[in-house]
Amino acid sequence: MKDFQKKVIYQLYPKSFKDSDGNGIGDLQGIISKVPYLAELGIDMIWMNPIFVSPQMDNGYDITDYYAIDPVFGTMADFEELIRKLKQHGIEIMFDMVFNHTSTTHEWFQKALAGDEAYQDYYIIRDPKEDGSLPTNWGSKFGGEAWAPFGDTGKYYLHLFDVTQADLNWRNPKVREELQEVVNFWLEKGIKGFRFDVLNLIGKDVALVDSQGSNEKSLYTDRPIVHDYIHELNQASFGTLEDIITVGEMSSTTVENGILYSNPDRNELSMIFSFHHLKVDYKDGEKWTDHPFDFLELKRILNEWQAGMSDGNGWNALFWNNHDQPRANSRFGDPIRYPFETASMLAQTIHLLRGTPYIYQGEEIGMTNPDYDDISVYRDIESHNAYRDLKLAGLTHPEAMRIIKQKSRDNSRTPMQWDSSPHAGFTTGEPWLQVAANYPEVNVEKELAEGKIFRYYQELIRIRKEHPVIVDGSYEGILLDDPEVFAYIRENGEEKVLVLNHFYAGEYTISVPEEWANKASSFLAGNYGERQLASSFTLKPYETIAFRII
Ligand code: TEU
Repeated sequence: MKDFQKKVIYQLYPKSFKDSDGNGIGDLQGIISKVPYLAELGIDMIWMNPIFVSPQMDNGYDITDYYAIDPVFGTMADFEELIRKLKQHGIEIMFDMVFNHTSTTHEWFQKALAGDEAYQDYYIIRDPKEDGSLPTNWGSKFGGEAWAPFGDTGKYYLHLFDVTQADLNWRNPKVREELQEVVNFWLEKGIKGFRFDVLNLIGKDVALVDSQGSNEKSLYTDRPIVHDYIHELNQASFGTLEDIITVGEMSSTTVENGILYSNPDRNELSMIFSFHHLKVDYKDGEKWTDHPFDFLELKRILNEWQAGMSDGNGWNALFWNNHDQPRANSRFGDPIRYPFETASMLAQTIHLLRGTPYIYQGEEIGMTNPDYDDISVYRDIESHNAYRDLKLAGLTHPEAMRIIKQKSRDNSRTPMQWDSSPHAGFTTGEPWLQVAANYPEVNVEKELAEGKIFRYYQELIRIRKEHPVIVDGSYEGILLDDPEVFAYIRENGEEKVLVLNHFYAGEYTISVPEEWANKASSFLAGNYGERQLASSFTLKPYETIAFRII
């Protein structure tokens, strides 16, 4: 068992966590003031979204300077203070490294634009096709084309994301060295973890070709050379140290590649994020649709990843929420009628799986999607592009808003709800993004005084530390065809744990396979109090139960 496998990571979205100076944007001093809160939860590490100098066109995923903290968040001294304060509570920091692209305001891009050929080779710049059309027919992940004119050269640069996020050319060894240096710089500052943004997109072919039909992503995703680049980065930086945790954000990857990225023998990464389980409410693979989630498909995917990664000795990052996803309780549960039951069931489902759990800020108090009615309240560039495209496709304003409300990335980016004072105690000024209207009912102060969700998270973290089976046990999915319950067994030589998670609001009677039902057992955790294992029993709305089989 590796040390990192025992840890629980808390994702903190700095812009929306806590503002200390009243400018409406969260900052490092704000985070420092909340270190005791993080310590009380019991987490081991915080992953912070990018806080580097950036024009913030994509909330910091468009970096101008990898070596400097954006003044909007504070200073290097603030950052060092944060490291020290967290350390006093045994909490480490994971930084977010955006290495697939830089902002077009980055010095490298600016030099390239000014005609410096050495820097032009830092990016992916191509001539148009002979007929004058774009180098390839690829689309940007944020809508529109993936190519934009490179100054007045007549050439184009690739941007898989926003037009201000230019893709780096990893084929150029100089680029790879620069990025290795960035990692080493932050390692020296005391950073103990790295989350690498869209890391499986870094390997582009020399000859980029048009997509045919639906194969576009495969032309730049998980290309075999990505593994070489990651291995090289590992060996040139964090791989030489024992205690560093790394996680690659992997867009549309496969179990097979997931194993290659995270199997320790390969010296690439500690673990990966994969997203297939969060696309089960897409219609025909399209995100911007209004579609109920497919529970059997969700189970199939979780099961496939758990079993597959386990067989290949890979390691999963376990999560429902992040800054790009709508809130899972709004998406897969009923946070209005069953706020505690939904939140605790979803939490237990993933915390007891095989992998490293991530808690996204606000999840531990049951924060929900904000349900804004007005498109102008949204801040995310992707949501605005999607709204425009939905309207162009002929949807009415209410139809388009129905989809935006469910799918926008701003759903998870709303300010942290600390108390019932104005703007939920997040800021004394005007927040950069409106606080969700339910803050008088859903906030930290209230949750700590009378709620049960935060306590449930503490308990899940405690269970993980006390029962090695949660960390090193094998995974076996059971009741695979059951339409309402996601069930699995974790087992090592010493302990066995059976977990039942009911994803619906009614009561539901299940039959537990004889093999398990007849065994002596003890109650480990559940959101309706103690229960006895039996061959048949009725689960309550959003009930979750874990039994230790003796
Ligand atoms: O996201 C990568 C990514 O492809 C998605 O999660 C994306 O946001 C989603 O598919 C849109 O529907 C990462 C970051 O997490 C995200 O915040 C950045 O915007 C993106 O990379 C570009 O750096």
